[in-house]
Amino acid sequence: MAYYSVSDCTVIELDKHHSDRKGNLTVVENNKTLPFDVKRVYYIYDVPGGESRGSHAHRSLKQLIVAASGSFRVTLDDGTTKRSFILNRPYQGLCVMPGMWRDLDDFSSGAVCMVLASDLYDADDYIRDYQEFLDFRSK
Ligand code: T46
Repeated sequence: MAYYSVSDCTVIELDKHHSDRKGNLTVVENNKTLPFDVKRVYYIYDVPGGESRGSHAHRSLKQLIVAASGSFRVTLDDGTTKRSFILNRPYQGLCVMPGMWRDLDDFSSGAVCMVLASDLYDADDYIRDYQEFLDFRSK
């Protein structure tokens, strides 16, 4: 079975509308910005210093991860290669393809991690055991 690799996961520059005196606005639209349609949005915030999130993979979910505020690091692992991204711009989003183990850490104070997801929440889509993830990747 063919899987995505970490090199298929890239930072996308989002539309940024600047107004000199009124700040910025960034937009994400289905069928235009992303290689998937958005069915769910969630956000992670108030992460205590030194804490990490993630430590799992998704079987089929695609996601765009945005640092809506502050900064954090996302490390992706396709079972062979790891790649880390520092997200710190609300007009950039990391597109995470299915089958990537992800760890999120190094959250700054006040960081907000906003995630746009291709599907509704499904606990069965998660792989939370690393050995199970490697087995999944080698099928
Ligand atoms: C991911 C990273 C970046 C729900 O009930 N509905 C939801 O849509 C989500 C995302 C979570 N939950 C519940 C499930 C758990 O009881 O919220 C709790 C915390 O979820 P989790 O431990 O999975 O949180 P993270 O931060 O480790 O992972 C989340 C996403 O689950 C995951 O898809 O890629 O953020």
